[in-house]
Amino acid sequence: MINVDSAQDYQSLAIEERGNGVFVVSLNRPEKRNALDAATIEELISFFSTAQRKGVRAVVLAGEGDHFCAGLDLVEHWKEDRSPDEFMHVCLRWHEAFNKMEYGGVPIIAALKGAVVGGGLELASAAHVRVMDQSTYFALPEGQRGIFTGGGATIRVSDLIGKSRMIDMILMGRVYQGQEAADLGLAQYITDGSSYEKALELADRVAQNLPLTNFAICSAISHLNNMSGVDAAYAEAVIAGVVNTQPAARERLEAFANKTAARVRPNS
Ligand code: 1HE
Repeated sequence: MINVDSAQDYQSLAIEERGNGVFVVSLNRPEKRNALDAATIEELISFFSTAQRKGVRAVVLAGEGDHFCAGLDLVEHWKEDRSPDEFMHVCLRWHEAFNKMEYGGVPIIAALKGAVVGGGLELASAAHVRVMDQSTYFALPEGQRGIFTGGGATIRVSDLIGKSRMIDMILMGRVYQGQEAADLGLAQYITDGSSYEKALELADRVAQNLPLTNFAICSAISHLNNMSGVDAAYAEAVIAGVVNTQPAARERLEAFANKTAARVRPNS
């Protein structure tokens, strides 16, 4: 049993360990369509701040109920009647959570269904892999609500689909779904079955990679993308120096050399 904070410490999230280092982290306010209130963001920060050090091998990020996430808790925001600096600090906590996810080194596979909207899309964009199903739809309703993105959509959603499509999505309230959404890059996988089952299958697969290799993939690539080309190439060499000489890789390399390791073949 990996010693993450005990599941009872979480109210807005449901945490389930599946035995092979794979954890399912579910937004657990289905009655509010998993809208992100301040408490949920704090729980995401708690979990993802320590996941890598505590040996979590992969995470499936899911939502209870029919919808992945309805974005910012608009009712909380309306009731709190926040000042500009209060809301700036709300957004900084969102960035803390989402940066811990993107740069934390633990592979996160998002299982998307129903609404993935506003801050829900920002959350999904901080995962490393997104799986959608036929119920999944994506939107940025901020334009219609009289607000703006504050959880990184201008950066991460732009990265996924390009700046001009992101601008169109928020200006028009445009909804993407089905194959078109996957083709645009909002998800890497689309399934006719359950996105949750597919995400579990993918998480089980990545949990078999060496943790240091997954750390590099799920932390270094994002950092390298923030650097100039010449600095990124230099840093990539340093990271490869560490990862590609790890003792745990010797066995896998030996298996290849001895012709006992699986070869890369086209899908049948
Ligand atoms: C909510 C929220 C919410 C539902 N904040 N409470 N996000 C949006 O603009 C999306 C707003 N939500 C919706 O469009 C719909 O609720 C859904 C399409 C997601 C689901 O529809 P439906 O018919 O299944 O549910 P519902 O009847 O609309 O809502 C059920 C309950 O969830 C209801 O609460 P109740 O106490 O009256 O039962 C809703 O109030 C509640 N609920 N969505 C609070 N978002 C850092 S900046 C980020 C900016 C954004 O994220 S803007 C995008 C906001």
